[in-house]
Amino acid sequence: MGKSALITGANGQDGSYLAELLLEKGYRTFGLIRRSSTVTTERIAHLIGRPDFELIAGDVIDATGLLRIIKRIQPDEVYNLAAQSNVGTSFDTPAATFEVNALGTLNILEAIRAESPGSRFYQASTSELFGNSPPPQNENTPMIPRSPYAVAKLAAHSLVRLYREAYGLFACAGILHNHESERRGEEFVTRKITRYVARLAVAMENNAGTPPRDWPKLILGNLDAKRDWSFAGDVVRGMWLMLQQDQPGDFVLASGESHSVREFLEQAFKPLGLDYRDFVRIDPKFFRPAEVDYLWGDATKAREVLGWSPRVSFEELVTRMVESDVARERDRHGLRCAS
Ligand code: GDR
Repeated sequence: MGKSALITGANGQDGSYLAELLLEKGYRTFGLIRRSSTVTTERIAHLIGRPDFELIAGDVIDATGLLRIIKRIQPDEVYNLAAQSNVGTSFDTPAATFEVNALGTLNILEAIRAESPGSRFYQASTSELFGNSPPPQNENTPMIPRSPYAVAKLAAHSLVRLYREAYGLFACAGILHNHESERRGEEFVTRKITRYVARLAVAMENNAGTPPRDWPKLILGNLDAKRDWSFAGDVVRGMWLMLQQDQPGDFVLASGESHSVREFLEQAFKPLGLDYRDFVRIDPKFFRPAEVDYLWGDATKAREVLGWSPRVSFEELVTRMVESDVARERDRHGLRCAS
């Protein structure tokens, strides 16, 4: 019998890459997603219908529903990727963010403890836990969160350690620095930039190679924030590796390189041969009440214990995202012209 796994938030960026990885490894894979009247399964559309992949409607804030699901499927591994993952939004919806990110994690841990204590558990912790603790950040760096999102994630992170120590659960937390891909949500800064660049690139293809007159600006916030960006497809390998060890533990996953939002812009605009400064306008509405200034991860423990290292570089990541958005934009444009 092969292994089984439950992924909460299976329709998110990370959930979709993880589901692909687990299916490739022969897992019977269950994806928990919230019921919705609109389509939210685009990222996993290619997996739906496989006999080894099952979607379950549920919500991490519904404790009794979780108990029932965990009792029924008795998964070998549970990956908790469900979250309100937008840091900026968490300042506007702190209570809802806390409920999903902290209480949701507690509900899953309780369901495992009660119904399936042999299940191994992975928690999506985050480099946002570090706040402004000086880089490079590793597992021993002080955690001083600077957003409702990160405070909730710190509560969840602490619960993971508690359930490991108090109840002996095999519970791990991956302290992940930023990770991106062509499947990244459009409200995050990287994808916001690559979509803009792609639209501009396709508009130029149809305008003798120059930007159309009065082309709208890209409105952004703080360009000086530094982040350690890696490829989402690389980090899901790390998540899986954490649950294959003899002992549970916490691990930082990061590229080991830090770049500012400004540098991301420069890299994304490079193929157009244009200066991003001519296209970007700063609007304070995108500044956060408290910002995390400088994230740069030290993934030595993951490298040494898990044998994990990222395969896609920063430059490759930006190129990959821009090219994917250009292809989508060409399709969209083609369809528009044909209709
Ligand atoms: P982050 O990602 O907050 O690091 O959290 P995000 O892409 O939202 O912001 C990165 C940095 O860019 C600055 N910024 C903007 N951000 C957004 N979203 N929109 C803008 O217009 C904009 N302009 C500048 C931000 O201020 C910030 O400094 C991500 C999420 O995936 C979390 O869930 C995860 O835990 C961490 O990464 C690791």
